Amino acid sequence: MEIIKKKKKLLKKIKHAKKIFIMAHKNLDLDALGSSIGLFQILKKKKKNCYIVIDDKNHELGVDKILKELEGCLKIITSDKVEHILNGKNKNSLLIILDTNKHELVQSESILKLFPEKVIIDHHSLGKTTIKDAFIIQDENASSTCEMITSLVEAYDIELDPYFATILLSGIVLDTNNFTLKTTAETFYCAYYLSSIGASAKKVQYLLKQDIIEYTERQKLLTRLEVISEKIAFTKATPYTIYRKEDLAKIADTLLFFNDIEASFVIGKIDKDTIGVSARSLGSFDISAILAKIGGGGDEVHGAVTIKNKNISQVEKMLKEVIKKQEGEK
Ligand SMILES: [Mn+2]
Repeated sequence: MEIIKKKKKLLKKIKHAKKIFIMAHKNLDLDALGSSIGLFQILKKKKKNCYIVIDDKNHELGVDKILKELEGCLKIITSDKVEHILNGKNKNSLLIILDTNKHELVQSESILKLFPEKVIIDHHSLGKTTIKDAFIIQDENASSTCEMITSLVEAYDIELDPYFATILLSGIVLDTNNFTLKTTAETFYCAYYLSSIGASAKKVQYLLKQDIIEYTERQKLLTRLEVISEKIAFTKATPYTIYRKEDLAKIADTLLFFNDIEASFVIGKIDKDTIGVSARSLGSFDISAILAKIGGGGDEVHGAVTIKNKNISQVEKMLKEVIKKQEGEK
């Protein structure tokens, strides 16, 4: 495990720093927030002065619940406060970036330049826009950033309150879609470890409760399903509903659960003039190769594209042509 291999170096950086700032990706989810809070607890136990940077104005349900429950217990700041807190002493400060490694995805891109010392802890693949000049702890075998932080809690022998164990577990449950995706022995071990220190599965279920209207909108996408070559699930939304990118991704995940399906593509509007595509594969289709042809990115098993100034049918046509070609080359 990457994080265990690098735990000493990381601890050295933590010990060196007078002020530590934690920042995850935009549109916080339970993995981003859970790992931020888990790390915050580790740093607190190490008697560090630390802050969590959050600029998001709106939060998804589970994130909102946690932030309300922990009001006053975390030092949450917006990015415009960072410079003032640093007070010109950038040298012995540290920025730790969680659950993303891309500069355009972090809560605040503009604070990156304030920190000569940066650490990234993430389970996503690296890419062209990966933040340079950071100490990178990246592990694509990890199910989630919460899994990585849990390993760290154990490795540093941190005493964790059951509530925080629950939050870390909720991040793992979210990113593995209830232990069905990207789950390894290590994931189960982390879940076991968190349960043994008091994490509550019931509370995780409460945090993951969904909004019934959003759920219904997502299910509508499944009713428009089409299966290509008996193994590619393809679905597109109507132009009347705007989806969040994460919702398209969730549908793409779900489609892989069905018999014989090896890849999935989901198309929908993500704002009034932007179309989003989310794709998943079990490994026999190279998603990044397919999506690269229409301007997208990702890795072998998942990826996404956003396309402006085209409608859903145009994107559908483009995508189907690329898939057909790829199929022909097999
Ligand atoms: Mn994650």
